[in-house]
Amino acid sequence: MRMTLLALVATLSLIVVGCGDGTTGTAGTGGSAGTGGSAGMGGSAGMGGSAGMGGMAGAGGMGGMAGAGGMAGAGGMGGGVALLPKSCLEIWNDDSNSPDGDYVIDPDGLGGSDPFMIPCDMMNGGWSVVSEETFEDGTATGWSDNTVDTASDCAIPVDMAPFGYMLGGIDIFGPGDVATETSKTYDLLSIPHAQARVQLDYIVLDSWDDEDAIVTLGGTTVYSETFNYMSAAANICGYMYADHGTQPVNEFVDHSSATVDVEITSTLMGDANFGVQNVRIAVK
Ligand SMILES: [Ca+2]
Ligand SMILES: [Ca+2]
Repeated sequence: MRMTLLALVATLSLIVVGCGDGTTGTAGTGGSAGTGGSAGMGGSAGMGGSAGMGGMAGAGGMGGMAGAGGMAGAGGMGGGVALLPKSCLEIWNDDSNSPDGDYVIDPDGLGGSDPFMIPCDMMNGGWSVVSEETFEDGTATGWSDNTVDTASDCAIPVDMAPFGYMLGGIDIFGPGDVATETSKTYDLLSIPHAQARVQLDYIVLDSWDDEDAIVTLGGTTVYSETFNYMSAAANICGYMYADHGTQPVNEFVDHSSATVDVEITSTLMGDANFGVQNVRIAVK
């Protein structure tokens, strides 16, 4: 009789302990393991919820919480990415009153390359600006000749010089100088487009004798102007000859391929120079 009571107490104790284990999820204490099993069922319910969403459902492993995670995923992060414009032109086409500024675009659509921010020239009809170079920091990269004038009286002192730092310049670009021309190939960032544009300041210095300043874009000559130092107003800097100075170039061509070449050159035969500032490349 006493043994039986002790056995009963022991059995009850086991049951109590078993139930406790089940609640905390600890495994292997007799019948209470069944409770643990049902907790697992809760987990599978969570997976069911995530299954509805497809994508980010991987959180399912966490059990019931996964259901909530799946719902959050349903919020449509994926949908938002899919709606990103592929170019500034696409934004401009949707709203031609969009202001100039930086916009996030995703040229290859959902997946693939990540979206990125780019300056959009909206005032001129939705150009995606893929590159802007001023050479103000005294360096240039990617040109066939990257020499920047940081020494002549055209370039320094920086705050007082007539032009400031420029790609090329006095004793750098011209016959007998460091280079007679410079060129660069621009990656157009996979942006779908039908036209490419170049804007730059061509700096005409010293004794040009009816010789031409030339810019080519995508193999097409888009700018060709003849200069003679005797028609220039004044000697600005460099050698003693009068200088025509800054000549703005703003041209575009039909273009659709992935890269575009820009070449800045001249027909100079004698001792004159040129430089370049404010190069801006855009597509639409
Ligand atoms: Ca993409
Ligand atoms: Ca001069």
